[in-house]
Amino acid sequence: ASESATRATHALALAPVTAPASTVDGFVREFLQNLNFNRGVALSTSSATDRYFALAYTVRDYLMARWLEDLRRQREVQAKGVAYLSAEYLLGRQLDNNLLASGLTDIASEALASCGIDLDDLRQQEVEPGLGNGGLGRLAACFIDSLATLGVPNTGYGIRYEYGIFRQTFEDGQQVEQPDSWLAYGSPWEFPHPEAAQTISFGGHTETYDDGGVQRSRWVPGWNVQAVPYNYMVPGYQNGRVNTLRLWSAKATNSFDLRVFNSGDYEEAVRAQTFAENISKVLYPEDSTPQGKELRLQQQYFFVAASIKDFLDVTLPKDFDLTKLPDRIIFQLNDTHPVIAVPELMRVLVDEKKMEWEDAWAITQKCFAYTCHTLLPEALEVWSVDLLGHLLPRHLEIIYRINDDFLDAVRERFGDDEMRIRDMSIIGEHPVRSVRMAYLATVAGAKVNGVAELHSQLLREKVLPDFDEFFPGKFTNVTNGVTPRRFVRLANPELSALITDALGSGWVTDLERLRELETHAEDPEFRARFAEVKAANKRRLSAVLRERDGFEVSDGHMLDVMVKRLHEYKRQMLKILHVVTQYESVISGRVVAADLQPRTAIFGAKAAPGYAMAKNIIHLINAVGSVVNADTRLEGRLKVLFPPNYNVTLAERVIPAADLSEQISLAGKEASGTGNMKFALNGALTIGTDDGANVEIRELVGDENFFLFGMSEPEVEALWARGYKPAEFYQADDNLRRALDLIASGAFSRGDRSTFEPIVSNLLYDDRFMVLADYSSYIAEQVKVDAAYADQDAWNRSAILNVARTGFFSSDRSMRDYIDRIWHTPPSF
Ligand code: CR1
Repeated sequence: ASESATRATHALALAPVTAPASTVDGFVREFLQNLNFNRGVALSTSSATDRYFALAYTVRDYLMARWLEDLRRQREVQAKGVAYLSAEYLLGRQLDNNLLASGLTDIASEALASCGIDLDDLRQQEVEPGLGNGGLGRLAACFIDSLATLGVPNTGYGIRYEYGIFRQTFEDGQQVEQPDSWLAYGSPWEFPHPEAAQTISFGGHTETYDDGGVQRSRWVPGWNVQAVPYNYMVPGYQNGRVNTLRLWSAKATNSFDLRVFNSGDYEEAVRAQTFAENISKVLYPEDSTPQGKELRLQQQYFFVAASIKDFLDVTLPKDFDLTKLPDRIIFQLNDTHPVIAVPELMRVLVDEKKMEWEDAWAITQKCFAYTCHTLLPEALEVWSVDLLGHLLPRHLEIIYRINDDFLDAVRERFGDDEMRIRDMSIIGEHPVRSVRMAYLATVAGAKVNGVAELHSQLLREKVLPDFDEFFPGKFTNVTNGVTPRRFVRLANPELSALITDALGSGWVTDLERLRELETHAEDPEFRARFAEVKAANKRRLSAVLRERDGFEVSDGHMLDVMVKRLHEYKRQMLKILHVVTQYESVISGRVVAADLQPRTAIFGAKAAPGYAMAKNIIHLINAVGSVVNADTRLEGRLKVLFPPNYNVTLAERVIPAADLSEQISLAGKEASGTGNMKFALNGALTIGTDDGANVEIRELVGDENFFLFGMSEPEVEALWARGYKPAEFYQADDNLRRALDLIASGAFSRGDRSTFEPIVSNLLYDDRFMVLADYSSYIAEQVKVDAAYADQDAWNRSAILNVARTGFFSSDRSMRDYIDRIWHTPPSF
């Protein structure tokens, strides 16, 4: 046996995996082989799905040699790497990205054409893996793209949800959620490894025992599931590097009970299986607010426990000295969802590897760093002690011990200031005893970062001030970024060609080079070409919306776009109030339609299924849209389009076509935003508040190229302190009064005054996000937008300057910042 093993190793060394020839003929051959031998069909009888799969397999084959080589090198070199722990990865379609990364787009296109196939038709076959809700999940996808492009060894760890973010449809203008069965036909991009499954335990109890004279604790779990890894390639941009995204899928330990099955109780026989496999069944359709569900905690523990095991038992060499762990890995906690990894690593080190508590804690504190993505207090996850203790009893003990030690240290520093101790305790007492995950992450993490300058500042000053004082130097900022590969190069091929024409192709991996466009902004011919690109992108969007939703985008309209999750703090309400205000001004005869700057407001937004007010607002937007779009008094100069099911694929079409980017959250609420960056990079001008990364965008592009409105964060605070009475703003502004009255009158609900009453009364008497307070300033700024848009040449100049000055927002830069300030990983190996 050992002889044949030696022969096999030999064979491997002799025949390393090689990529197929990078020629059109080579590609055709490989494609047809995949079609015949992997799909089992002939070209003549193949379906579009078959062809898409065969194409995907072919692209994969080209990347495979690089991937295996990178995995080999990583095992050999054992350099410090990054494990990104994230409950969400909002990947978007893979085919185009992987074609681009491997430099195969032209070859593939030609090869397919020679088989009578249009590459674009096959692109449309792919169902995007929507394994995330919004910005947080998309950020994770941008980050792993950048790490691969920078050549930094990285494994992304997460969950392979069987159902991703729900598919949104509208019925009578109201959101209806459909399951997203993205795996219905399977995914050609994943590599399952059931043989490498990890066993993950839950429940049970803890006990102490005598370990050769030492009293130790251990966990006696009650039940377990298998975590099966599915590997995905994460190719760098044309650099021959391929990292790995490893997503875990839950599988029952014993598929079903044959004895019970044979006795005829079929349901009972599969009950345990259903129960276990529910863990990776669906993504929680939440954004910014946690749902205190046991299943969610199960998901969180499931994927981080599997990932830690994977790293310690599989990635590390057998004899690895665990005291050196911080030299080998940093686990980046993407928000609080993976924070249960902290007590899990402690449990493994102390209970399983028999380390002293203090040694284990010293290691743990160097192996984690935490990114906070929110400021909304209700979005800071907490788990009740009851639930946590029931699901993970040993982890709760460990958390208590961490907290005791921490509070002792706090007492030593600040004295017996019981108020402060209570405020800083990882265990909160009200309304029920629970574990504050953000505090646990802050205590354990080597670094804690916010995601934009303003957010990081508010995090330190308002959310965790005691912690900032206690841990000097722990807090830092890393402003978010977006990958220029997907969001400029792929999403906006025409702009990319124009930029490459002016600057050469280096900008795709060195986005600051866009600066060189500044001089081109002064060239009338360049501006004309830029305008032509925008017009072409609008035509392309128009074709997509016609095909997808039967919408018509009118020529000559300013495209005014607000796409993001539906949340009151983001204030889609303010945007729709602007539309209603314009509409009302025409139908009441105060403004003649001919004087309106033609505009189409485009919305894209999903609401969490349980978030009633968000769903009401979706309903209102659709209702306003139906009335406004049909009213001939507007002479077609004001339109509202709300394509359902906004996702990454649609974002890639909408953003390049936009003229105006709506970033209008209440100051102090949007941690960063990343859509704002994508729009600016694609040459849209922003109307925005002084919030999140808007602040940095405006600083970079200049006041004259940005439409700022609304209260600043300190002004918001001051208004709260004075006592905010929204009805006073309603009384004081005629336009606002008319707009709200029109909604209340039933004008958008066939005369039914009750339909939108909850929205109107919420605004008048509560208005947590100060829509009414910022309304006047928003409307006034929109008037300036109209005036500016009337001068197309000047507008284009501003738009070009937006592109030129926002290279900072590449996620490559974000990754370099993480490396310099947090990870201290070598940039390459
Ligand atoms: C924030 O709301 C930010 C992304 C990525 C979101 C958004 O402003 O751009 O994170 N937060 O950092 C979030 O989803 C759970 O919290």
